Amino acid sequence: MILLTGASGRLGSVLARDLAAVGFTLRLTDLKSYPGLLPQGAVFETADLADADSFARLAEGCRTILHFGGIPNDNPGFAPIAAANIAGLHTIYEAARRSSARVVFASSNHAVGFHERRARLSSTDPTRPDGFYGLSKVFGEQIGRLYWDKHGIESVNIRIGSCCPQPTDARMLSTWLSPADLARLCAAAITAPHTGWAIIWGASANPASFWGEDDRALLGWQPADSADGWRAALAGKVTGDPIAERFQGGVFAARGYSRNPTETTRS
Ligand code: NAI
Ligand code: 15L
Repeated sequence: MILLTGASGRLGSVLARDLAAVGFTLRLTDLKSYPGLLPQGAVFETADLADADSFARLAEGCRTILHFGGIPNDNPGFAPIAAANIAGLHTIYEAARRSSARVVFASSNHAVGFHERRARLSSTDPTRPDGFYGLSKVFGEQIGRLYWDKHGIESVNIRIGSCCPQPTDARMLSTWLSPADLARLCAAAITAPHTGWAIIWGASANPASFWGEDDRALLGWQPADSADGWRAALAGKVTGDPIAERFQGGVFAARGYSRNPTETTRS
């Protein structure tokens, strides 16, 4: 049995469909009701990540928790992000500890969004969050580190780039992750015999990728898709904002930026 949080969201609902189709038995949960018919063999229960008792019960008997629930951007500001994403991760890891479950966490490229685009990052490079949302993803990766070191709870932390049906701007030639590559990555994260605490760049095989080495060998996963087929169509489709185009996090990094735009940020 696999517990999937955020199951009614954009990525969660697609993952629920794709993982059920390859034979995983799913327990789905979200704050909102599930859109449409439940996938074959799946059950759904509404729950708020603030409700630790519900999540302890939902995780019982689950070998993996796929954690895709929470706020997916900076828009609501610090307090809602702290509640849903930071306190919510404590809820998830306590449930995982009690059930000895592996956590597969939907982290984000915004954990490293203030790295400049010219750097090709390894997963061992320092984090540089580009907002409170990115900071909540750094917290998620590091609570995984703590629960592995202290309690032996494994986690696969996927720094998802831009997961959508197809790339739609020039930045996504670097950051795009196809939904099919995401589903195969999650399946590999569930079935890998041993992961410890792992960080994976959640991007398809994009030649223009900002990202390089990571822990994917532990999973035996390689992306099959690529954004390159859209290169000619999207190469000029930029924001026009020099800050957004300079940093990996794009518009997330540019929002509220108040330093001198010509100043060099030290790595
Ligand atoms: P989404 O907003 O469509 O899905 C998130 C789901 O979490 C929603 O259905 C929402 O109802 C649920 N949720 C929010 N607060 C909750 C709470 N307190 N208790 C229980 N459920 C709650 O977002 P999307 O795009 O599907 O993203 C899923 C995850 O993947 C998020 O954690 C996001 O940060 C991460 N991610 C997504 C990327 C993308 O390209 N879509 C890129 C990087 C990371
Ligand atoms: C994210 O973390 C967001 O959840 C998603 O909506 C996109 O903005 C994505 O990053 C991105 O950077 O393209």
